[in-house]
Amino acid sequence: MSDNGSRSGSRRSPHATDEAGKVLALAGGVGGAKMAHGLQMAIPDGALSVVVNTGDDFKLWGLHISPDIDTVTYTLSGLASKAQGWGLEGDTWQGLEMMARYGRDPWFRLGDMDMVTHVLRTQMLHEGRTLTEATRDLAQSLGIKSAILPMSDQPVETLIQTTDGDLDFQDYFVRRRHADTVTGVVFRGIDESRPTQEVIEAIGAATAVIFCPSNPVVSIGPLLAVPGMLDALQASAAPTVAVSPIVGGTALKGPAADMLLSLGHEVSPYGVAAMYKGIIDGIIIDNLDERHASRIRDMGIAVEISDTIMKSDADRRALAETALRFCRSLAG
Ligand code: FO1
Repeated sequence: MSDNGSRSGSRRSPHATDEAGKVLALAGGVGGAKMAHGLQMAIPDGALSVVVNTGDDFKLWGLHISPDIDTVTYTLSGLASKAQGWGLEGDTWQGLEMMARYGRDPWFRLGDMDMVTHVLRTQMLHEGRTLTEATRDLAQSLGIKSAILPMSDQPVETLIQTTDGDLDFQDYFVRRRHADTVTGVVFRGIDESRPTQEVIEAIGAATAVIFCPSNPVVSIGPLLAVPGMLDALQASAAPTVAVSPIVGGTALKGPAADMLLSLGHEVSPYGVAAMYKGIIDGIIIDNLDERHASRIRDMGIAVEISDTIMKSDADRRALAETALRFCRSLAG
């Protein structure tokens, strides 16, 4: 249960931001999912669309795994593991133990309940349904009113170039615990990919666009690299605001800070804003990073300074309301 007393966290106070219109969030990973959850709590049911990175998708034991889509789905349904942020709360690991008995390396921890999601997704894809359709089917079964939209229905695979050679994303991220120094990132298949019709329509309908505090290189990066995505975003009149995933010189979760550094970006909200220059109108930075505000404003990007660390559902919702207010101020 979320701490506002509703399972999906969608119950709203009367003064919630009804005037927000249609909100579009770009997300990948745990930080992105938390922010999307905050937005879902802050606006009316059905007003949120979340475009999700699929560059982390991969095949394991014949199953199609979409980690970021599942993290968003489980988080928006209130079912996500509180400790991990990914996977399901209360899941068990007997399937993995059986994999090990069959001599398979259980390096990627698929829980017993989580495994069912991958079985059903894989079945739907084999039946010829698109990833968008499979995602909608699963999300609706869990009672989610927001639209969870894969960035593309064509496969895109993030490849991490390191000083130790090229690695598939989950090999780098999970098996090798993102310990390698990243020298480059390639999105295999990106040239053949395109945004889905659902994504294009959601961008067109949006009155606010939020870049969630996700890794700018491997979570938001693939989304923006899908041919046509940037054009659609830039054609939108909606104010576009990012939330910096870098706080106090580090990333709250994952390898974003090390990755920015090794790829030559400044590890600060300024570095993040510079990566999004020309795409965003404003950025929310943490109170800890106030000193970066004037340099960011000098780039022509508006700055809002706020608490950005999301420890509770109330924090998620408060950050979402800050982002929506910021968008309204930029539109006005
Ligand atoms: N992350 C880990 O660090 N270790 C895991 O074993 C792991 C398993 C896993 C299973 C299902 C799922 O949906 C996500 C899982 N994740 C795991 C998270 C995932 O690797 C990352 O969150 C993303 O790919 C990066 O955004």
